Amino acid sequence: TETRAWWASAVVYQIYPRSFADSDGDGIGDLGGIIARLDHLESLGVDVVWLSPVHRSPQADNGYDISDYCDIDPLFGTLEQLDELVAGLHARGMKLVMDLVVNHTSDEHPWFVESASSPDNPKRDWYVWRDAPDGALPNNWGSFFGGPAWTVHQATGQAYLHLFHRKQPDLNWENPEVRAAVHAMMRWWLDRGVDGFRMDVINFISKPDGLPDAPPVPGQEFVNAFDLFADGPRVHEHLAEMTREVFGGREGHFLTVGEMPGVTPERARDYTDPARREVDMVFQFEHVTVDQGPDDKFDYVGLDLPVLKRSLHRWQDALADVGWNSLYWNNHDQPRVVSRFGDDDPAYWRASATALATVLHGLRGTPYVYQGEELGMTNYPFAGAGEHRDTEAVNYWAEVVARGRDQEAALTGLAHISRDNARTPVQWDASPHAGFTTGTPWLAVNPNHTWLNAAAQVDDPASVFAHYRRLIDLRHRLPILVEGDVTSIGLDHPVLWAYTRSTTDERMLVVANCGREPLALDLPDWHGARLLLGNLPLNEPVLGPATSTLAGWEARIYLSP
Ligand code: ISL
Repeated sequence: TETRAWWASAVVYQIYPRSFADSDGDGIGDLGGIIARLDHLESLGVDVVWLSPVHRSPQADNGYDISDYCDIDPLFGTLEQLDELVAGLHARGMKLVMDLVVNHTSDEHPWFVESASSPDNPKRDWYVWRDAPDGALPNNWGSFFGGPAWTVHQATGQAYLHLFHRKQPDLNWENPEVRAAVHAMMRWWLDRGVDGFRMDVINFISKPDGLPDAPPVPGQEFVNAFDLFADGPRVHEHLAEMTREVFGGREGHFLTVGEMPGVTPERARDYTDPARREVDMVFQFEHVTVDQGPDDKFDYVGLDLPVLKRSLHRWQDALADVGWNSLYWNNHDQPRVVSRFGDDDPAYWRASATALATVLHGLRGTPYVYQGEELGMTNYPFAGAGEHRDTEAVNYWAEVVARGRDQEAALTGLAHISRDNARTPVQWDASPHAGFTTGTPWLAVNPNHTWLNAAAQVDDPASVFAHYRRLIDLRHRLPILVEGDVTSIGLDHPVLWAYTRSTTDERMLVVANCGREPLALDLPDWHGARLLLGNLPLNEPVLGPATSTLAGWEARIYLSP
């Protein structure tokens, strides 16, 4: 039988440094703040920290626009502090995974500055430049952040491609010098002691030959050309080459996770097939789009639970034999799960946060916890468009206004889906800025920090934090959580989420009532099963034989007798 890689039983914690903890009073989180909070991570019990970008950056997209891959932005601290963070994590038995943003750089990266300087510059071909006669753009692709994916550079008359912000020009991965430069940079980080990479939009790096137009969409000048550049023609080749060049046979020591918007389960199987040596796991997006309608990202339609269950279980099934899933509810681009798929009414907040944690952590894959999720942090009560800070939200609102679209619907969509929901400061305590900073926070602290904060939870065995700690501990202790096959039960049920895990000698049952009303539970096969973990004080220790009732948002994990 195969031996699982170390990361199969690991839990990863994501830090978005700008919003985690501020040590110097400038209102922006930094490395000093993280170093001072390592006890929090150790007490939670996570194995790995994934750190969103701290590299030098003009911050057009909060650090996902990097101008120097081998230095730390002064906003966040110094390379010495990064070393200190690595050492501090290693001393506590934790690892550090860096963000790798190499689909694009900042337009202020010296590579792009050179590339833009003239059509004959040796680095011209490091980016994607095309003629733009009389300003006519090379194709109809739209940027993720609104407007065209091309900007005409006045000095040379050519346009450069940027799938995201105009300050995030796409690198040309067709050029072997670009690939070699990225590999060298990655080796430099490994030499510094980091333990892997989370690879930003890594399935966008291989653009289709000829950069063809996307099929036109009526009423849209620029089209999301997703289907053309996601999982492009040479992406598998590039990833396999990266593994060879960077990890050189030592890949098993590290963790690589590729962020892959639009990836299908079938393709994810290929990306994560260990025999292909591309990436260990991917971040897929299917389950975090189930509440979005066809119009655009902010077309909020609400949750239909069976759709969410079917999606996650389809992924469980697809990667059951080959490949590996990552499991996440949240990251810095997603609204807070307790508000999104749970119930953030104070009466149900704690139960729903812990129920959702239970169903996710019971699945097969590597769980990711996004900062504040372990406290049950909620969406921010946005009262108007002026409160959004994210470039995506700001541009979207400008477009809604310019085109005279439905403002009421747009505000609802922004409030539910905006990335700013994830980016409000971590709530450490009940003090005025939640213990995040002594200065003025760059983004408003959620007013509910007066009762929802770490200080109120870490020593309370009934807290959301304590429940996450127990789930993480279970994953470390029970091989069935790592290995066990997953079988869903009643996927069409509107509020019950149930599935089993099984190995040759053990069976586990995970059940959750994803609603406020009590729910009768009758699973005859499981009568006599022993409660392993529950999220409410009143969980029944043994299931059945009489019909059992799950309270609103109650979740339980049972082991078979
Ligand atoms: O939130 C999104 C825009 O609608 C997502 O599509 C997001 O842009 C996509 O998941 C890629 O995200 C990553 O790359 C972006 C960066 O803005 C995100 O923060 C990052 O996670 C560009 O680097």
